Amino acid sequence: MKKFTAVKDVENVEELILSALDAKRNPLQNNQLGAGKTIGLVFMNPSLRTRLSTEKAAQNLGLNVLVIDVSKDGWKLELEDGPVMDGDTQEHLKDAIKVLDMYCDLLAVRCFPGLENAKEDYAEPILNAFIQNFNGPVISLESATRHPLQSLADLITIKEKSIDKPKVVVSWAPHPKKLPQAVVNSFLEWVVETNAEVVLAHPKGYELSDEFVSGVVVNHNQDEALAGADFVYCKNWSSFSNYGETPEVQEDWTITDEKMKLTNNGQFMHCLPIRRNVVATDNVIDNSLVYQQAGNRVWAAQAVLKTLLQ
Ligand code: AN0
Ligand code: CP
Repeated sequence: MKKFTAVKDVENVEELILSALDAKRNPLQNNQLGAGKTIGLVFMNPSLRTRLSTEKAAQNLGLNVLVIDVSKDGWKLELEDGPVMDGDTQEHLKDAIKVLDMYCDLLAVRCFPGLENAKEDYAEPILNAFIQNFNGPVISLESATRHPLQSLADLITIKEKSIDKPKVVVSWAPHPKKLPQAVVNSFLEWVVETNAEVVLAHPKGYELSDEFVSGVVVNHNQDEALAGADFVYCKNWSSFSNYGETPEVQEDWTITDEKMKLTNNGQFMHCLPIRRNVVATDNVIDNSLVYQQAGNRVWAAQAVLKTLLQ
C-alpha cells in the first residue's frame, strides 16, 4: 500500500480488518516500527476523533507526531494554479507541502469539500496536491469525497458483532447544516467489499454520485428499508445532483426507538459528531455502537500506519 485515500488503495480489506483487531488485542506489539520517523497531521477543518485516534495510533507505533491546524495556525493558503498572489493568500499549498516533506516521512490531511461545485470537489484538488508534492505515503483524514479511516473503523465494528451476512441499512437523516457526502460515499464503497446485504435509504433528491451506488439497492421508503436490518448506519448528506443543496423533506427521517423496532434487533451506527434528537433520538444514541466505532478509529489508523511503514 503506497497511500490510503480510498478502498481501492487497499490490497486486502479483510486482512486489514484482522490486523486492526490484532492491534486492539496488543496495542504495543509494534511500538518500535515507527521509531525515528515522523508523521504530519494536517487539518484544514475541525476534528475530535480523527485527530486524537490517529495521534494515539502513531504513538503506539513509536512515530513522532506533528499536528498543524491550518485553519488556525498556518499562513492563509493559495489553492489555485499559477495565481498572482497579490491578494489575501500568503503561501501556496504546494510550497507548504514541499516544506512538510522536509520534516515528515508520512503525511495525513483533512480537507472537506466546498460544496459549491461538484466537478471541482470530486476531482479532489487538495488531496491530489498532497499526493503530487509529498514524497512519502499520504493518508486521507476525510477528503471531499471519502473518509476511509472512518469506514475501516465501521467495518471493524461490524466484524466484532460476528453476524453472518448481516443486513446493513444506510439511512439519510435530517441535519440543520449542509454536509458532505464523504462519509456515506466511503462507507458504501467499503461495505460492498464485505458479504453484507446493503440497502441505501434516502429521500428523493438525495441521490449519491453513481460511482458509489453501483450494486447497492436504493429505497426511498425508510420504514421499508429498515425491516430486518442488523445494522442501521445513519448519516446526513447534502444533495449530489443539486450539488450542496438541502431539498426539503416532508416525512420524518430521524431515527427513533419506534423506527429501530422495525429492524432485526438492529444496532445503530454513526460516525459522530451527531446532533441529538435531530439525526437520532437520545435513547437510540445511548444504546448504540457509536462509542465502539469511535474507539475502533485507533485500531483502524494503527493497522493502516503499520502497513504503510512496512
Ligand atoms: C462532517 C461530515 O459530515 O463530513 C464530519 C464527519 C466525520 N460532519 C460535520 O461536519 C457535522
Ligand atoms: N468521525 C470523525 O471523523 O470525527 P471527527 O470529525 O471528530 O474527527
